[in-house]
Amino acid sequence: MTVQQIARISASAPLADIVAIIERDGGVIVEDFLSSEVVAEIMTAIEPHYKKLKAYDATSTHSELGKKFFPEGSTRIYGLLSRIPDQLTTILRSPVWQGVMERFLSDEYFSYVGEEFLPQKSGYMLSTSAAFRLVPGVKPQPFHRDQLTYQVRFDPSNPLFTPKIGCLVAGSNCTIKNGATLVIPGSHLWPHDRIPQRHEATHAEMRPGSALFTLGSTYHAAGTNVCEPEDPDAVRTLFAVFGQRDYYRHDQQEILTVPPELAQRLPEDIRKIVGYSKALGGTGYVENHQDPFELLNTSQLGNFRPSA
Ligand SMILES: O=C(O)CCC(=O)C(=O)O
Ligand SMILES: [Fe+2]
Repeated sequence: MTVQQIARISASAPLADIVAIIERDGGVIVEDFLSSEVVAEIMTAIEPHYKKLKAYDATSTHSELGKKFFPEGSTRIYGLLSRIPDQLTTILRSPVWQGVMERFLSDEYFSYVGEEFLPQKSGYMLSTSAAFRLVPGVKPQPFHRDQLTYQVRFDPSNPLFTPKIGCLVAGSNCTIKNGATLVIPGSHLWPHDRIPQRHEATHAEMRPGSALFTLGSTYHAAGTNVCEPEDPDAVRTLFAVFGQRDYYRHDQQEILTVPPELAQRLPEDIRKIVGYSKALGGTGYVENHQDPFELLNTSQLGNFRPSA
C-alpha cells in the first residue's frame, strides 16, 4: 500500500491554499515558514536552556497520557515565550501562523439572551510552546491526537472542529533517520474508535525553517532517532507553538486573582479547586507537564520560574 505523503507548500502561497490542504489532509508542511536568520537565532537562543536540562524521565509527571507518551531520552524545554521571547514573538506574529489559527479555531456561535439571538465569537490563543529534541537511541512515541486532553470526539456533522492546532517548526533538519514526525494524512476524519497503524503514516521530513501544521484531530507521533551520535543530523530539534480556542479556559481567571503567594495560604483542597491543579485529562500543566499544585510548594517554586 502506498501511503499518501504530506503536501508541501511555500509560506508565500495564498493562505486559502494552505488552509485547503489542511482541510483535506489534516496537515501540511509550510516551507520557509521562518527565514534562515530567525532559525539560526532560535537555535542559538535555546541552547543554553538545553545545557541546564537533565534527560527527561518519561514516567514522572503525566500518567494521564500513558507511560510511554514522551519518548524516553527525548528532551523538552517548555514555556518558550518566557525563555526565548523574541523568536517566539516572530512566530506568533507570522501571517501563516495567525491565518491558520484564525481559520480553524475562530468561530461564531449564536444564543438567545432574552429574546435577542446574539452572536458569541471565539478566537485563538497560544496553547503551549516547547522545544522537542530527539537524540540517537530515543524511543518511539505512540500515535495520538493532540486534542485528546480536551476529550473531543470526531463529529461527522462538524468534521473540522478541533480545540487545538499543532505547529511544529523545524530548527534542525528533520529526517527519517533522526526521527521526523510521523503523520497519518486524512486521519482527522477518522471515527473515534479507529486504531492508528504505523503503515498508514508518513514522515514529515523538513529543512530548518519549515513548519508542520496539523489539526488536533490528526494522528501523529515523534519518529525514532536511529542516527549514530556522529551523524551530522543526529540531533532533531522542533519548536512546538500550538494554538487553541480561546474559550477553553477558566471563565474567571482565578489564578490571576488568587496568585501563588495568596494561594499558598489557602487549604490544599481549596487551592486545587481554584485551579492550582491539572485537569484529570492533563490540561493545565506547568513546565514539563507538572501539576501546578507543586508550584505552591515553596521548595519547588524556583524550579518553575523560567529564569531559574
Ligand atoms: O516530537 C515530535 O515529532 C512530535 C511530538 C508530539 O506530537 C507531542 O509531543 O505531542
Ligand atoms: Fe502530538
